[in-house]
Order: sequence, then C-alpha cells, then structure tokens
Amino acid sequence: MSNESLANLMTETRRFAPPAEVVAGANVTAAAYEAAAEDRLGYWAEQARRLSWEREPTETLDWSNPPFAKWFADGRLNVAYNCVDRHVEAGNGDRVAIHFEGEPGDSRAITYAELQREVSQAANALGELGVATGDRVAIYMPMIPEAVIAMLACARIGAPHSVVFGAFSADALATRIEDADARVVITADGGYRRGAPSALKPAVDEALTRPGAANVRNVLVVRRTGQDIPWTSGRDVWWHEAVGRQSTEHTPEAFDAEHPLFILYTSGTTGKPKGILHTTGGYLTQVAYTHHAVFDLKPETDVYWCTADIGWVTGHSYIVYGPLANGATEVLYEGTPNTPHNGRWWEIVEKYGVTLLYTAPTAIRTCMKWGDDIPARFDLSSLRILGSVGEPINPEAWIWYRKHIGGDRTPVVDTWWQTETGAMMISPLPGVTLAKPGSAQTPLPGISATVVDDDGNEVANGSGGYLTLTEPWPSMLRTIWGDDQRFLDTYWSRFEGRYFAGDGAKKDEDGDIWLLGRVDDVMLVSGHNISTTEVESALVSHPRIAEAAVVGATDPQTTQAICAFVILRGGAPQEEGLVEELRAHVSKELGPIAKPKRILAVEELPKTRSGKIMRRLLRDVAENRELGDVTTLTDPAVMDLIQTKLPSAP
Ligand code: 6R9
Repeated sequence: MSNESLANLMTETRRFAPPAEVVAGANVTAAAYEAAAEDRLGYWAEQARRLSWEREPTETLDWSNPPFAKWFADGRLNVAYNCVDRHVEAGNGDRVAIHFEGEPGDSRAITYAELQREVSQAANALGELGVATGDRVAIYMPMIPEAVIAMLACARIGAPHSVVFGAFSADALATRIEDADARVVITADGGYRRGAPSALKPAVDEALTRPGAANVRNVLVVRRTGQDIPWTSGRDVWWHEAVGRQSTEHTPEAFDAEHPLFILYTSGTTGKPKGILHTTGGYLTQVAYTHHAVFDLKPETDVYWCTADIGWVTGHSYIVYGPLANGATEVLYEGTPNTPHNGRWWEIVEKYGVTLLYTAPTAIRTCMKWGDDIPARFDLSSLRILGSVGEPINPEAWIWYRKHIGGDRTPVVDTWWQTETGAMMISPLPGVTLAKPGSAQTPLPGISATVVDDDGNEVANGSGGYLTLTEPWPSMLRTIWGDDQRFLDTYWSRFEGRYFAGDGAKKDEDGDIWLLGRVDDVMLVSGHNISTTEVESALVSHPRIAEAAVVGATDPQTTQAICAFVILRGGAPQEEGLVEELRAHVSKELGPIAKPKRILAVEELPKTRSGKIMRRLLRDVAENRELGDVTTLTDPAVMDLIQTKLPSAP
C-alpha cells in the first residue's frame, strides 16, 4: 500500500439492534467503555480479579522496556486451578465442563470434578516422566478430551505447551518440536475424520527421527481409535497406563504472572513459523474477560460451543482457557461438519441445546453452499448469540448466519483478533452494539486500536489504511520464542510505538472498523489499492455465489488485474452469461475499478486448517507460477483440482 491508502468501496446499510432480553441481562453494558476510557489500567486490574490469585498483583502494567510488556508481574497464580479446581471448590463440581461428541457418535460428559481428577492424574504422570517446570511439551492430538486435559496438565505444572495441528505433516511437527526444544510429545494413535480413523502416531515417529528432535525423551500416547501403530519401547508410553495409575490428587503450584504458558506457531506468508509466546496472568485475564463479555456467558444455564480445532489459537483461548476459567459448560466435537451428513453440526446444537456458538466465516459459507434446508431440519431455538472469527465475514454470510442459524433473532458478534493478540480485541458487545453486518466495529473496553495511513497518521472516518494497536493489552504476545529481534521487526518497526497487525482496515463514517484482509493480499489496480475482502463480499452478495477468493495477478496494463475464484451456490452447472453478470454485479456494488478481469468457477478453495483462504497459492495459479508451500493446507489436492479448471487464455 505505498501509493494510496485502501480504496473504501463497500457500503452496507443494514443495522440490527441487540434483542431486548440480551440487553436486559447483559454481563457488560455501555458503561464499561466509559470506565475503561477513564482508567484503562484500573479497568484491567479489575478484570484480573475474575481470577483466583495465590498472590494478588499490586502492579498492573510494567511498560518500562517497550514493547516487552509485563502484566500483573508481582501476582502469582495457577492456570489449571483457575480453570478447574476453583469451580469444584465453589460447589460446582457436578457441572458438566465438557460434553464430548466423537465423530462416530460416541459421547462423554465430563464434570468439573472429573476434570479435576483427570488433570491431576495427567499432571502427576508428566511429573513422573521427568517434565519439570519450564520444560516444553508438544501436543499433537485429535479433538478429544485428553487434548484439553493435556494442555491443562502442562499449565498445572508450569510446563509450556506447544500444540501442533493434528493435520500437520511430520515435517511441520518436527520443525516445531525442534524450535521449542520439546522434551515430551503427547499424541494419540489416531482420531476420527470423515468417517474413518486417521493415524497420528506415525507422523510423530517420523518427526522424531530428525536430529533436531533428539531431546524428546518420551511420547505419551492416548488410545483413541485402537488402530495398529508402531511402538518404540522405552520411549513410548500409553496414556491409559501412565496416567491411569496416578493419584487423582495433585497440589497446584502457583507461578509468576509472567511465567510462560504456551508457544503457538503461526506461519506467516514467508519464513519459518513464528513461535508466539503467551504468558500466564494477563493472558488468562483477557481470555476470561472477553469470553464473559462478548458471549455474555451465564455459566449456570449456557451451553457454549466453539467449533475450532485446539491447534488454532481460537481453540486455546476459547475452547480451553477462556470458557473453563469462567466455569462454562461446553461442547467438544471431534470431527468434520459433514460426517455422516451435512447437518451434523446442527444436530449437535439440537442435542446439547447449544446457546452460544463460535465458528468461522469459511464454515458459514460452506453451509450456505450446502443449502438453507439443512439447518432448517433441526431445532436451533436454543441459540442466543453467534460468534465469528478467523476472516472478515462477508455481509451476506453474516446475514445468512443470523437468519438461518440464529432464527433472525440472535446477535452475531464478529470478533477480530490474532494468535499474537491472544484474545479478542475488536468486537461488538451483544447487549450494547447496534450491529453492522460485516464489521467488527469497536475495540473492546480497555483495548486501543485505530487505522493509520502510510505515515502512521490516524485516517479520517470514511478512509482506509492499516490496523494498528496503540496501547499494550494483557494477553499480548510477549515475544517470538527465541527471537526478540524478529518480534521487534515484525510487529513494532512499521509504526513507531505501535503494534502493526498486518491487516488492512477502514473506518466508516461512524468510526466503526471494517477489516479488509491481510495487507499482503491487497491489490494494486491502476493506482488504486483495493481490498480482496470487499470484492469477495460483493461477489458473495450475488445469489449464485457461496464463496469467493480474489487475488491480484500481474498485468501489463493495470499493474495487477483482479482475478476471482468462485464457488457456486447449489453447485454447477454454470449458466451461460454468469461471468458477465457477476462482473456487472461487482461493478454495480463497488464501481468499475473493482470489476474482476477473470472469474473462474471452482469446486473448492485452498484453505488452512483454521479456515483461512490461502490467496498466495491462488496468485501462483493466476500468474502461472509453480505453487509455493502447500504444507499447511487442509487438503493439498484442492490445488490440482483448481489447476485443471484453468482455461489457457484469460
Ligand atoms: C483468531 C485468529 C489472525 C488473522 C488476522 C486477520 C484474520 C481473524 C478476523 C479476521 C477479519 C475477523 N482475522 N479474525 N479478519 N475479521 N473477525 O484467527 O488468529 O489464526 O492468528 O489469524 O486472521 O487477518 O490478522 P490467527
């Protein structure tokens, strides 16, 4: 974005007031914004009191060595105690913490009292395997309760975990084990995906043949599928044996608020993955607070479900730490949304009476593609708040989500945040905000964010630029594991004294924030910077389009030409004249400058496991280049499919 700030093309005028019953009982009201504006640090100090501290902090923020922050530095606490034991001590041991639903249909309800026993056993087992405070543990698991238990057991003994997506390759796992210098790996024989057992353990075995993984002493293996797996005796240990025989009691030790809690790797577009480091007190404060505020959680009555994988930061913050710190009852689902049928998610909502649902735009658009009749077969009337995270949610997908899942009654909260921010940063509040489909709208109370131009000056309302965070926040990343310099270069060098998020954004006439996608994805067309998100949203607002991915491909006349890959609603066949109609539609919605030069109908788009479209691969296709790294794709075969669709001439 060097020539001109982002063009501000899209206008969306629909508005949705919060429902009266949510307003009436809201956990957080408009007064919170005022309180936080008046005394930001005081506000966070108050939120920290949601937690049980062994030693209450007297200091809120130490910003004496920016951007290396210390929050609540003289406080001491144990994360697992906060997420489990204190709820049992408060008399809620019989409350279900986790309703586990396996993909094959097996299910298991785990109360807080049971969770306490199992986490204690796992903590004892890790101790027996010689895992000491500060040692790193890699977790490579399917979406089963033991994954959550393993994370909490690590937190309990102060051993930072590094969770690696179960779908990542042995290579990706090896790099992450090596970078964090993990001592133990926790895994499973396999998990169920798409109706079949899918092995995990062989990838661990392969990863551990690499020299960088030489410090791994033990592999703790959960038996989930019962499939045959290779076994290295002396090194490999069964979970049910090593954990099963332990005492169900374990005394949690308190750690400093800045004790490392976890490392989570995020793969930028270039370079080796960055190990994002999160610590204890500030992180837990902000995940607990935001989950309470944005989902308006009532732990006695709500049933919460976040569909993310625990290998993604959303799983860390909003399956494990936020909801459990708040004593929530939540659903944990192992499998895919279409196994054994396209209505599986909605069946689960009906079965458990889910009231709060948190998912990603990619999933919503996939459900749009499958058709409105599928959710209509289930009773979704228990739902009261719907959340979205991971990508900008196109206004049409937002409307569909509210209407077909939320019965045209529930607020939709579009939550912007990152692995690096640890917790939600920009989001409506369900009992306060007049909602605008497609906008994350307002920094949460206590959060300071704005949109700036190339020179770092705040843009006027109605203009676009770069999203920056202007004040430190409790759950901020503390550094990149082992690479302080890269931490400074990546996030703190672009704008003096501010955190650069890497996202384009605009402020509308009311000052509300609209996210416009990664800055790397912004297109330059005849001197205008145009956001991929806006063109995609315009395409998705056409009744025939379920999903769209837009990239700028090098073009001799216009620098870049807009190239769109679209998935048709209800599938092919593609009617004659559709491409022209779509181009005209975008032109009408956004103006002629945003009209795609090429539009290609495809069956699938390349996505990461967290549901983000990998536009750089589509750019490779559009520019007839060899494909870059595809290892973080959910399904690398998608790229072959797309390439066979490519007509030889534009
Ligand atoms: C939580 C998570 C972070 C990037 C972020 C942005 C995109 C996430 C969004 C959103 C628009 C939202 N993103 N939520 N864009 N609206 N509500 O996704 O973390 O995997 O690190 O990705 O995702 O581009 O910078 P992470």
